[in-house]
Amino acid sequence: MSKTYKYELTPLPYAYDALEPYIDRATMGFHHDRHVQTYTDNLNKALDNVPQFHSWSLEKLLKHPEEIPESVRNAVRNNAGGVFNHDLFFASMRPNPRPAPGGDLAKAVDESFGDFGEFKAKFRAAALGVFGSGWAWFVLHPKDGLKILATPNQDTVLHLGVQPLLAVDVWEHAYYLNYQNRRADYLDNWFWVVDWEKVEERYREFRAQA
Ligand code: MN3
Repeated sequence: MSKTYKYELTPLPYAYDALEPYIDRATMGFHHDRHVQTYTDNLNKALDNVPQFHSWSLEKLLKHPEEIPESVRNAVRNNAGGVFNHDLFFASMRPNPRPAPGGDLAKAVDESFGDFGEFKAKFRAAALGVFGSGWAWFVLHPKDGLKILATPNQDTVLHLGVQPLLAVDVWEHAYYLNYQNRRADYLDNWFWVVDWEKVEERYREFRAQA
């Protein structure tokens, strides 16, 4: 998933209607082809005139915003976040997934949250609690283990020193066509298409690095 300038839209890893009825084709089309394309184009525009950052990965840009010149810092942060968050979001869903994590991650979820149901309730509450636009995150903290976080706008969690395992987009553009203002219904349905095997893979990878 490591990308550098000049950024290109990551193709959707499944068909536009693959996640119906939970996420409809029209939402998927606008969300991926229009919204994420715009973040991609605007990130390239922000970086066009700062060639010293063209070799930086997306992750490095997001981990070290203080090193980016003020004239482009906000544009880079917002649009690099837009690209990173959506790549993670789209790559974390699939049709007919296993409905819950297994293996070491299942065990760690039980230890950290009580059980998977408790985890889901807390994650849902965090996502519902985002005021306006933003994201809810399931992350691995190097010392504190599994955590649930929320960020506004297109902010990521990379500058917080945690590893993202899963993220859900709660901007209205992620659900408004199908769910209008019913964010809770969107979230309840989104859980049916979370690719827990991918989340487990990330968990194993990050633990091996730690
Ligand atoms: Mn979005």
